[in-house]
Amino acid sequence: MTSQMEQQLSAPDRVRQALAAAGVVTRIEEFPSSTRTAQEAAATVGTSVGQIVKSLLFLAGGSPVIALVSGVNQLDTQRLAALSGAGIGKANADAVRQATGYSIGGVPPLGFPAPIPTFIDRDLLQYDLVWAAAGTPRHVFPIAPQELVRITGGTVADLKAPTLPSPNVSNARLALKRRSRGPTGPQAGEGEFSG
Ligand code: 5CA
Repeated sequence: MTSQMEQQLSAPDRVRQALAAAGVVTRIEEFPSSTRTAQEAAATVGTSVGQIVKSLLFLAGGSPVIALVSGVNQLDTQRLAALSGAGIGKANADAVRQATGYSIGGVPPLGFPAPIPTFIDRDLLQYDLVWAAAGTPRHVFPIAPQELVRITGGTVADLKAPTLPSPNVSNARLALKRRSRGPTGPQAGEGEFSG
């Protein structure tokens, strides 16, 4: 009965309900343009790519796990496997829909049919606010990263894949630390913007 009623709610309404049940004070924002990828979401919201939460679903020994990763970082899948205690594989579109109840590009960090073990990129904690998907590729909501940890019951971990050293990296890190909010720096998402 309950699940039938939940089926009738729109995806953003299901997320809204889950946020309210978790006691989060926020608002889901709907945008006319896409927030499907971290780069698009950052451009649409007007925030830095680092502050966009990617919700990445994997199957660990057949069971879903979710990694919440800063938009600027690549997930270290070996680290996630080690944390999960099983070999992992990226979930395909059908598996994402089945485990989370949402389609790729709109997967929120909570509001699933059944709880999913969650791992949270430590880099997200440097910001005052981060933005996560709210059920569709045009809905997102802002949340303090500590709240994200609380409502997901997630484990904070170093999930960032190592990158090759580059002369710009230390400057980029410093800029991000100094400025937890504000416009996207020239280094963020460099070469990844499509429009
Ligand atoms: N709305 C944005 C930011 S809030 C968003 O949902 N970003 S995301 O990163 O969490 O979701 C897109 C991710 O889905 C991609 O980074 C990619 O890892 C994954 N993805 C995209 N296409 C597929 C696919 N065909 N199969 C499995 N995973 C996919």
